[in-house]
Amino acid sequence: MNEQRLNQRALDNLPNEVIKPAYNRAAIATGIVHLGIGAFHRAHQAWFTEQRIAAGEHDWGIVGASLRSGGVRDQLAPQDGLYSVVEQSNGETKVQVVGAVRDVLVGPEDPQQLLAAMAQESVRIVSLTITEKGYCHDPASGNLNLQHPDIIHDLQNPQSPKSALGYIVGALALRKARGLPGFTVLSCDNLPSNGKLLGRVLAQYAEQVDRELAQWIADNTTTPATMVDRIVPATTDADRDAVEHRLGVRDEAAVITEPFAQWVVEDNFLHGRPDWDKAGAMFVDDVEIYELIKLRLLNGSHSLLAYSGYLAGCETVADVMAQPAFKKLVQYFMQQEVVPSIAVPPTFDIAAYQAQLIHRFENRALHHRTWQIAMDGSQKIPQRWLGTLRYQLKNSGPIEAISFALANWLRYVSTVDEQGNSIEVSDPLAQKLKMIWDTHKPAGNAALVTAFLGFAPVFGDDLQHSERLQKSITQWLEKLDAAGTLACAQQIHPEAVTLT
Ligand code: NAI
Ligand code: CS2
Repeated sequence: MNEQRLNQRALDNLPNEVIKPAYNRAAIATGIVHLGIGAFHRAHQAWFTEQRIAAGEHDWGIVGASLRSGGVRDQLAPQDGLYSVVEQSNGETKVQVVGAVRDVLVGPEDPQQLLAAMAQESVRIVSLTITEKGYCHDPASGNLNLQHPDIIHDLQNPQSPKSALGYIVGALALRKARGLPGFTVLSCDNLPSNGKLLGRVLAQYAEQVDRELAQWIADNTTTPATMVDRIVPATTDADRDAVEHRLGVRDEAAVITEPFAQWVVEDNFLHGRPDWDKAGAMFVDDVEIYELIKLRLLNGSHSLLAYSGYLAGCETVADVMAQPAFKKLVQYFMQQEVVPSIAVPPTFDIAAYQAQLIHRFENRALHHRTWQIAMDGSQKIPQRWLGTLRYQLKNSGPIEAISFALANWLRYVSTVDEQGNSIEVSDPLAQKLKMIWDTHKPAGNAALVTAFLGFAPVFGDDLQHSERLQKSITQWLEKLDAAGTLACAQQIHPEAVTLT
């Protein structure tokens, strides 16, 4: 391994084809604090912001923060905050070193320091990619979960919060006390109506702290909705080695992604924003339809491919797509079950969108693990599958692929795969889901499905009453037990039109 790291000094010696910050990084002010500086933020919002800083918008430097571990700080600090975004599609690679991140703070190490950073006068936007579970909400209802351990902790310890909500409300309280304006809070997570959801949980949390503060926050913040899209798998050591080979220096914080990037943002910012549209984002009045299309088609398909593919022994999404049965299944799912559930605007070419998704999923240059996407299913499935499902049940439409998906998820959270190997299920509700399996599986698949659909945090209280759904999932479980997921996938309608 090369001892020399990517850093400010190393920039001059990078290969010519690498794009790098050509502006004076020392002259950049902090306009954004970003909570959850994971792989996605670095390849998406920070990358968009980089284009605007390079164009002269020097007020929008980013201070990143982690609310969990110091891992990303440890990667970025020795690199002066620099990292590379590596776009890979079959056969082509483009590398850009991003300079937008000025510093990385680690909440658990020094909560006061992070609160102070968020309360700086120059900060006008606090953005978030904290994963779905970071909102501490009940996924079925979208309301704040007041029993969440982090929320209980933060209400008792407002000076040393753990949750993003605790930090945001704490920083806003400081700003109010100092006579500073509030800030725009920008969710960039894959949640339905993410702006509204964030606004709701923020208000519900602030109400618990102090009524007057809650009113001030309502008057002095906005929470615009966003649709964010770029596939960014977790970086592996093999990726870092390949990047080192290309750069000639080691970049521990590199992110690997696809060339595609989309960002649709509700234009509702309180105190200004970068002109991200000049870097390819779209500012619109209503994000919801873009969000619905993306969550149900892209993410819904991703989760279907992740659970069934994982159970069939496929490591990555591209491996799943290489199985003709799964490729047809996902095409069928999109065309027959998902698309009818969305009121697609006439100007939106939904067939081209689906074809593009198939192409993106087939990108073999990305090693997007099925296990990664399978994480946190309890937090993802309501917005990815259940809107489609409710629509089809109401309209007596097809539910075969979506019940197949649910049967695979149920199988997955049992923690044992088809070969009898254990599955490391990463989900905040993993134990509860496993308990449902262990308690009801001995009584048979029908009893198991009844108990499963009665799990309100995911399914609400309506789906358990659908006999049609119960029967369909039960039948799939019987078939999965007998034949395995790949053979079952082959039974789902081969007549889906080939889209590529
Ligand atoms: P990552 O694992 O690299 O980073 C996740 C970040 O969230 C870390 O900073 C972690 O500390 C933080 N986090 C985890 N649990 C938290 C909690 N309970 N409270 C506060 N912070 C918490 O993941 P990545 O790839 O950055 O994705 C993060 C989110 O971004 C996703 O969950 C999704 O909502 C969104 N996203 C990701 C895309 C991708 O392809 N990776 C694309 C589109 C959206
Ligand atoms: C994926 C998404 O991890 C997951 O659950 O479905 O993060 C996906 O990569 C992005 O939404 C693409 O924009």
